[in-house]
Amino acid sequence: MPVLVLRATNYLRKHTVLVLSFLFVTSNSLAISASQNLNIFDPVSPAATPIRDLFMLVFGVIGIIFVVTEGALIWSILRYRAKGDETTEPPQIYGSNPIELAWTVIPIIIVFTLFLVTTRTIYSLDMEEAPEGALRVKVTGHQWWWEFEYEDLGITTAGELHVPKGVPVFVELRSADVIHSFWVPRLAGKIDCIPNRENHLWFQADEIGTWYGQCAEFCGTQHAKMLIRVISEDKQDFDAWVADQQQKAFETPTKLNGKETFLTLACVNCHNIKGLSMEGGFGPDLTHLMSRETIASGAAPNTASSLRSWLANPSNIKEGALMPNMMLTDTQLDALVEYLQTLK
Ligand code: HEC
Ligand SMILES: [Cu+2]
Repeated sequence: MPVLVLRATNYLRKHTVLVLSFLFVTSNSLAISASQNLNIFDPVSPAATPIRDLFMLVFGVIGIIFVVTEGALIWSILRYRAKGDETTEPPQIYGSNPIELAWTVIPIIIVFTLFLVTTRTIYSLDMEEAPEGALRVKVTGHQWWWEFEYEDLGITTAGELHVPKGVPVFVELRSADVIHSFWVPRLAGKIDCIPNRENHLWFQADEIGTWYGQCAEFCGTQHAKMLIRVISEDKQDFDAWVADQQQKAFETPTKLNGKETFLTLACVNCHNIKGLSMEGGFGPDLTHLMSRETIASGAAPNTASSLRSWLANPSNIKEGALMPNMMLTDTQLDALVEYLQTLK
């Protein structure tokens, strides 16, 4: 044993740089994944903790069952296999009331207990009405993007949901077309968005950060490019964001060319811009487009080049997206991208 320890310390000493860089890389990737991960074992919301706890309980129980049954199996194989040149069969035993009773009653008790605990967890998390002081948000799943509407605040946005830290958020889930499912693993369980029905969910982000989520119900070919970002921030930052979102679209007199282009094309039939045109609603609200980190519900970063690529042909970024390729000329593209970038 001491020889092994000696060898290990020698190895570490020789490869200090290697070991240190390994530690550095892992700690770095841990730091990144700390906010970006989808780990259900690492909840940051009182609506996600009971789900983690329930999972651990179920996992523990089935783990014990696995070890006991597999252990008995392996033990029997080793203990009772044929030895040497044995040719006779062992005595065949049929039926044993005590054993049969045991393996019927014990599983029933286990299943019943897990059923009770699961039901209790479901009911404890179910909330039909928003609690006092909660922030209410209407979430609508579209093929293939998320719409967030804060009716009380007069805000509509897409893809990225801003919430204040430490405040309960009551979410009303709906769908504009097919069944989607809203799932941000570190904040809450997953609940379906069903056409012509309203479902509810709540969460409370107890830390500042960006919590990632994903549509969890196959809703068409671009289902995988329908990401959710929940951004929880200090009350101050959240209030500033709200005040900004409530403004009408920012007007830059020198960028009127692109605005004209926007108004004369079919864009206005699908997109609202507060203070400019409110005829649309089929696509995301663009009033404060540039306040978002990403476009197309997380499919691309919100940069001039991805905006241009999106407008040139949305299928460049999301194959078969429900925004058509408008066959725009280079001049139109330049003017539009320039104009969209003023929508802060
Ligand atoms: C037929 C309706 C329709 C028309 C017309 C249309 N769009 Fe869209 N647009 C959409 C839909 C739907 C999306 C969301 C697609 C997705 O993410 O899957 C979208 C997304 C966008 C986005 C990304 C927004 C975000 O926050 O993710 C921008 C920018 C945009 N459109 C600009 C335009 C401009 C500029 C025009 C006119 C040249 C236009 N659109 C014409 C339906 C339309
Ligand atoms: Cu979906």
